[in-house]
Amino acid sequence: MPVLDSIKEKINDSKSILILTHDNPDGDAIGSSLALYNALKKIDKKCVVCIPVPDKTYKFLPGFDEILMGDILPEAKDYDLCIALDSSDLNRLGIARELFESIENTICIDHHITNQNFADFNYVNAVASSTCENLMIVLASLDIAVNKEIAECLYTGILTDTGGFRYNATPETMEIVATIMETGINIAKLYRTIFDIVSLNKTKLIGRAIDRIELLSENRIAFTFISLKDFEELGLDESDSEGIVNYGRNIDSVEVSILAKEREEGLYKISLRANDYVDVSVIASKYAGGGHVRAAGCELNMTLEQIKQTLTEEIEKQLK
Ligand SMILES: [Mn+2]
Repeated sequence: MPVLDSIKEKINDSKSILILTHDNPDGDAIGSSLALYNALKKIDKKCVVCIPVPDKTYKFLPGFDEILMGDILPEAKDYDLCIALDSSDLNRLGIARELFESIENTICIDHHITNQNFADFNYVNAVASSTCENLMIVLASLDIAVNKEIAECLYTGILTDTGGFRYNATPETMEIVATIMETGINIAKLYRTIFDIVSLNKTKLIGRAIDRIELLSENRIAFTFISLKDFEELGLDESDSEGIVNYGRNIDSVEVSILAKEREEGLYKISLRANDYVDVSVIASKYAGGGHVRAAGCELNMTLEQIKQTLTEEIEKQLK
């Protein structure tokens, strides 16, 4: 039986469904979880979304307030089906891994090429921009029409995983987006809420990081840092530094941008971003980190001077 038919059968047969997604959930993780939640509610299924620490950026999404948050997980015996979204392997589920494994029936909907097919039924199309794009196909096979609530969640996932339709968006992505838009959602407002709105203190943090940018290796490397003191003084934490590394990357002469964020004294989380040709994932993996070719990260137990020197040397091996 085709996997979409098996998924449809499992969902229709189950009474109580638990929805899980990955640790440090992004817009696609939260968007797909809430899209599925709103869709299953529409067909009168009992379902719960469990995300221990959901990113508050997405608190405007329909259903966000009903997410089960915190370290106390629900009990496996209360569910006959668990659906994992946007997760390539069991470890990505974090503290909910055991819970997933304890539920009798499991489904995974994802778009990562590295997906391990860890559920009973896996719908994984790695050509899709996002899990939300794949979820749209699943919802169509379930004959669930997309309403405004579902559309806002799906649009959020596609918008964020494509970086505002810059990466991985295919003609199929845009066709799905067209269907989503037909519900009449306010895309300008969604875009502004997700990408533009920041607090005053985050604006000040951005300012501090920009102010410290140093250009190295004939202006092809941008280096900056954020200290623990910055986070403390502004009442912010590391999650508020999201996206700041891009200010260095956007400077006209720069190929690689480095942002060092102090985690504890002498320990820094490093974000690396490249523009055109440097493979930063190679550099990050050398220091037990990882990521993608143009976006990667690692941790370094060094002083800022040592970090600058070490990473500059590594990057220079690849500079043309
Ligand atoms: Mn995703």
